[in-house]
Amino acid sequence: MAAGTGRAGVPEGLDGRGLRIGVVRARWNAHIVERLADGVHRALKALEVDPGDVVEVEVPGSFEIPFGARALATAGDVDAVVCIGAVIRGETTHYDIVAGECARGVQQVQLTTGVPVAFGVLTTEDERQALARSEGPGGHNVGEEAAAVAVEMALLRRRFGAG
Ligand code: DLZ
Repeated sequence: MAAGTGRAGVPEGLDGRGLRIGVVRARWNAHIVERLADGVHRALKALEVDPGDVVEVEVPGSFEIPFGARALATAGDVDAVVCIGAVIRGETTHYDIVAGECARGVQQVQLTTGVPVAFGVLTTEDERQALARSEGPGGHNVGEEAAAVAVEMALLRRRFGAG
C-alpha cells in the first residue's frame, strides 16, 4: 500500500485473520470501480483476510451504496463493510447530491448499526483524477486504503465489544 503525505497509513501488524468483511460496489463508472475493487481485494489479501470471508454485493449507483451497506451490516454477519464507487463531477449535474447523500448515508449506517463502514467512494472533478486514485499495486488506490480502514475498525469494534 502506498504511503502518502497526510494519509492514514496502515498500523504495523494489522491482522485481518478471522474477520468477515462486506464489500458494496456501485455499477456507475464501472471501469473505475473495477480498479477500486482490485485494490480492496489486494489489501484484504495482504492483511490475511480469507477470501471466503469476503461477501460482495453490487448496487446500481453510489446513491444506493448506504442501502447496500445497511443490508450487509444488519443481515450479512460481517465485522465491517467497505464501500466503493465513483462520482465524477464532469459527468453528472447532480454530483453534489449523489456524493453528499452517499457519504451522509454511509456515516449514518455505521453509527446506527455499530458496524464500521469504510468510505472508498471517489468524488472527483474528472476521470483523470479518478484514475489517479485507483492505481495498481504500489500506487494510490482508495479502495485499498478503505479496505485497511475496515479491518482496523473491525478490530477496534471487537476490542471494545461495540455494536
Ligand atoms: C444518476 C447518477 C449520476 C448522474 N452520476 C453518478 C455518478 O457519477 N456515480 C454514481 O455512482 N452514480 C451516479 N448516478 C446514479 C445514482 O447513484 C443512482 O443510482 C440513481 O440516481 C438512481 O437512484
